[in-house]
Amino acid sequence: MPTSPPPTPPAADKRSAGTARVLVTVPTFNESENIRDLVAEIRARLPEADVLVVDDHSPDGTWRIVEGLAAADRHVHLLHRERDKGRGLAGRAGFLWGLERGYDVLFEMDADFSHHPRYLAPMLARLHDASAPADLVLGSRGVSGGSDEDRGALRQLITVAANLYIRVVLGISVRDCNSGFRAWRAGALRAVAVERAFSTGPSIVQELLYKAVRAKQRVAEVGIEFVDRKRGSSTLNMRILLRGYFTVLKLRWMALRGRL
Ligand SMILES: Nc1nc2c(ncn2[C@@H]2O[C@H](COP(=O)(O)OP(=O)(O)OP(=O)(O)O)[C@@H](O)[C@H]2O)c(=O)[nH]1
Ligand SMILES: [Mg+2]
Repeated sequence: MPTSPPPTPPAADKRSAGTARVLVTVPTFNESENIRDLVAEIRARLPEADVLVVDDHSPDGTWRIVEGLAAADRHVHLLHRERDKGRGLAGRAGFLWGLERGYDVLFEMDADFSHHPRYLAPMLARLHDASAPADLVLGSRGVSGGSDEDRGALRQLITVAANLYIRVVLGISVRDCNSGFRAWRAGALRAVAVERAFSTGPSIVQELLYKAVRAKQRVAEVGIEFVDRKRGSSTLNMRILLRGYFTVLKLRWMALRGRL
């Protein structure tokens, strides 16, 4: 587990949208049906950005596909993790990879097209909006322009209830606390000490958001139309969901005890 913070490159975070070095990180597990199209779409929508796929040795060979894409395009990179599988650990590893290489802005997004690459440019612009700059921008279902109508009523209800629960327990006003589509300034990832994130699974999304709010990072939300995955299968299950709810309580408890 990495413990030392990544180095701070000089003048990082001061660059504008036009000059910032941007990395789009994508954690993957068994996304062979999506990854080729997703990487192509990211490259088309944000040609100046690099893409890092963080794959946990997917049995379906997602990493092999990305190896091929990386060999053909210097903007595409693969972080092939063969130990400690987990959405949270993969997310953290991707951020650290980018911080170590001096990127100014680091995106995270899912590989299943629930987070469409067409929102990358507006999210980047929002991060650098001169009238109200942000440190962290969320692709959000809960603000104007955002929606979650493609999924079944039960999934929508779970999302609404989870947001309510998180907002109340953690005392934050963010509308879409569960969105894993985010643009971070490098400085915001350092402010939350991302190398010390403890969530091994998807609750890293709530953990880092809470830590960002507590570290007084400016959080903004850009509306996205969230669509259900059409190819491949979800890794979400009841155990992961319940574990996420528990982690939220743990975060609050740690904060109250001054241990966060
Ligand atoms: N590297 C890595 N990526 C993972 C792991 N689990 C999930 N992912 C990726 O994390 C992203 C989100 O996972 P999903 O399975 O879509 O979970 P979800 O979006 O919460 O659930 P759905 O709404 O049902 O799609 C996807 O890009 C997955 O491929 C993991 O253990 N390791
Ligand atoms: Mg998904």
